[in-house]
Amino acid sequence: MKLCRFQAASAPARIGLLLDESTLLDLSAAGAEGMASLFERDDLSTQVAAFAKQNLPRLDLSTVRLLTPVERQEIWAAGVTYLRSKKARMEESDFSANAYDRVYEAARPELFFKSLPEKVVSPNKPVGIRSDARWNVPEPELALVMNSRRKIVGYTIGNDMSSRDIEGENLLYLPQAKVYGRSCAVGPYVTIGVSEAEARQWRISLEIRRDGAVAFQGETSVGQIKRSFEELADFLFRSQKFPHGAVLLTGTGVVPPDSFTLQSGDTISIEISGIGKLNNPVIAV
Ligand code: DO4
Ligand code: MG
Repeated sequence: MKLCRFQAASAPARIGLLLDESTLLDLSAAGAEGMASLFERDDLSTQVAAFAKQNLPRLDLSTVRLLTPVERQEIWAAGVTYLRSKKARMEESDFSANAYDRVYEAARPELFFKSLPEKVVSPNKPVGIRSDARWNVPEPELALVMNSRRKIVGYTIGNDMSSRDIEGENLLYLPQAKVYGRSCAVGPYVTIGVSEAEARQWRISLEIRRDGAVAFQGETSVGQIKRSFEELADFLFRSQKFPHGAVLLTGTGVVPPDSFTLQSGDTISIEISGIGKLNNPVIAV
């Protein structure tokens, strides 16, 4: 089951259930308050299945604007969880290579703060490349959606936009390489009722288009992630509370060649089988 937040005309955001490729069921009409409060329910899947049986308004997907499913959740990200990511970071910087090598093997994962909820970019809205960076890439990542009790209730798509030259210059610059205007897009759907074992079968693909042609295409499998989702969630919630829940991007396994950098005007499309597609144009910020 796939849930989303959407807006019809300029009305306030509503919650929807995707019935088929082109139809949304309006769960707000049944009194569903918000995504995060639905995620707090122990009977989430049963409740959503019960909503689906009601005679609620149906909307054509082409008539609504899909929003990020993030409401008040902080966004965090895990790094160096795929061998591909470790290799790329080690090549990008002699200075930091040892740190990346170590963290890939270490018991404690790399986790970093990525975005305040209000800064998250919705589907089809522009993500940003820093104007003081010369090597910028998207990072297509599976994102874990967790409630306030740390339970993984669903999965969505995240784009951890990154400035590789800033990151490579000095590890201490990581927050500047990762956190800036429009650097994080999340959505549109949250797939619920799926186990970690099932999600590990999914594929993640990235396509970047420039001037109407494919400028980069790559893919990986979620099963390539070195750490379990429970392990990542566990470390995130250590000594820290998330009263509104949290979203954790699980790291990238798709890295364009070193000669590639994003340009303003490119479009990024990230697809995760089992969830859907997150599309965003690129602008300079
Ligand atoms: O430390 C660098 C960030 C790694 C990252 O974002 C990733 O592997 O996805
Ligand atoms: Mg990343």
